[in-house]
Order: sequence, then C-alpha cells, then structure tokens
Amino acid sequence: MAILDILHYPDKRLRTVAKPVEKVDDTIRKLVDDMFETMYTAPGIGLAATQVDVHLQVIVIDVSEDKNQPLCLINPKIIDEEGSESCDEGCLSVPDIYETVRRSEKVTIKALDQNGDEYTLQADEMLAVCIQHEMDHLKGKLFVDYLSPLKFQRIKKRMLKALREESRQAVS
Ligand code: GNR
Ligand code: NI
Repeated sequence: MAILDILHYPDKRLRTVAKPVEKVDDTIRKLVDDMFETMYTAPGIGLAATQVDVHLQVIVIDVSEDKNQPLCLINPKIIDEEGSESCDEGCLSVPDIYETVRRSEKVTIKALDQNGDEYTLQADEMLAVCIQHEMDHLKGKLFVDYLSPLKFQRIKKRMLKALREESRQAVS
C-alpha cells in the first residue's frame, strides 16, 4: 500500500470531472487500498480519487468512530434524496477551513464495491453529508463553491498565501 499526495485548492486538477470505472480490476483495487491508507493517515472520513489526481469515479469513506467501517463507492449514483440540513464541513484539499454547507438530509445511493458488485445504501447524518461531499469532488466541485462570494474570496486569499509560503520554504 502507499500514501498518495492530496491536491490542494486552488489546484485546477481538482476541477476535473471523473470518468466512470469500466471494470473493477486489480488496478482499481490497488487504488482503493491506497486511498484507504491515505484517508486513514490524513486523517479524514472520506476521500475521492479526484483528490489524489486520479479522475475515475472512486470514493472511500469511513465515518465510524473506531475506523472499522470502510465503505468503497465506485460509480455512485444518488437514486433518492430527502430533507435538508446544515453541517460544518472541512476538506483535505482545503486545509484548515471549516464552513457550514446545506445539503440533503438523507440520500439513497447505488454503487459498486471493490469486487464490482452493486449495492444500495441509505444514508443519513454524517454519512449522508460525506457521500454528497465526495460525489461533488468527482464532479470537480468543492464545498467552498457553496459559500458566499465574500467568504469564498477570503478563503482563496488565505489558500494562495499558504501556497506562497509553502513554495518559499521549498527553495530556502
Ligand atoms: O475528513 C473530512 N471531514 C469532513 C467533515 C465534514 C464534512 C465532510 C468531510 S470530508 C473530509 C475529507 C475530504 O476532504 N473528503 O473529500
Ligand atoms: Ni473533500
């Protein structure tokens, strides 16, 4: 297994739209294993392939307290959603920023697992939030896109400043 590099906003590659996986083979299973290791190490509750610069519809999630309920979503589709709720969100690609986002309260999805078998899952609470957050990544969308222009500008400035500081450290 390997820990993969996570892209940081405003990297343009985060805007890439992911393609469906045609066949769940060993290459995809290796990607899923590496994504789990990357997510658990970060640590995060979810990770989309887009964030590690692989533009395929692959997501890993574990919202459990003990980190023992890994979920793999390949080619996920929302088949039902209801309600609406607000949740404070963060993102491994937008470090140190936490903002409130409004999303569906419950979602029902269809997806493939690591073996290529289709399953249906009903989710609420944090799992529902996380699934919607990760599926946005696959469309090239980030949670900061939902914020007011003013908040968005503030965050962009902060991220660009952090980026400049990083590159300065890299040369010194
Ligand atoms: O680790 C994460 N925590 C989180 C908290 C609230 C809402 C969404 C998330 S997902 C995030 C990991 C991540 O960036 N996944 O794309
Ligand atoms: Ni994210």
